[in-house]
Amino acid sequence: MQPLVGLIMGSVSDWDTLQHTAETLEKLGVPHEVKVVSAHRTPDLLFEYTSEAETRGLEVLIAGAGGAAHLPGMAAAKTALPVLGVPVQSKALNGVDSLLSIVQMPAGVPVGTLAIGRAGAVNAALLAVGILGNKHPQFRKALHAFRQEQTDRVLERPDPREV
Ligand code: RP5
Repeated sequence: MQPLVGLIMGSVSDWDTLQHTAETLEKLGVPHEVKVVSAHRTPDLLFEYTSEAETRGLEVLIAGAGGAAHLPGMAAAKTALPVLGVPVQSKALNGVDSLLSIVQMPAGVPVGTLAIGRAGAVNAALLAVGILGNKHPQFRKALHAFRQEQTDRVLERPDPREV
């Protein structure tokens, strides 16, 4: 099946965080592609990738970046696909810079912004699966199963000393 989610990030150094997005998409059986596309270092590639994303059949973009994290916002400026932004935890400012760069979009160009780091990376994947589930029932089913498993894991071991 051709990729439905485009997972892009500003640098190979973002992979430590964004690998959790890819893992989660894999776990739920969602076809996706992964690519380094930098808003600052490869702006032309960013324009090309995002302007072709919809016609190539992608349905959701997930963009992760750190520091002056312009990638998700610029991606959203170039496509009408839903764009989910993952703030990568930066060394200098712990990811607060990334979060604020991604979340404070002007009205009219939204980026669905997730939490800083691994939690945001996992949740971006789950949110993408939720969006895809509106059109593809197999992904809605996979999401229900994931949630049920998560619930069962907590209920099966209520005593933290036994985990
Ligand atoms: C951003 O700058 C990237 O998203 C990355 O989080 C950060 C640092 O990039 P590198 O210097 O590690 O390539 O564009």
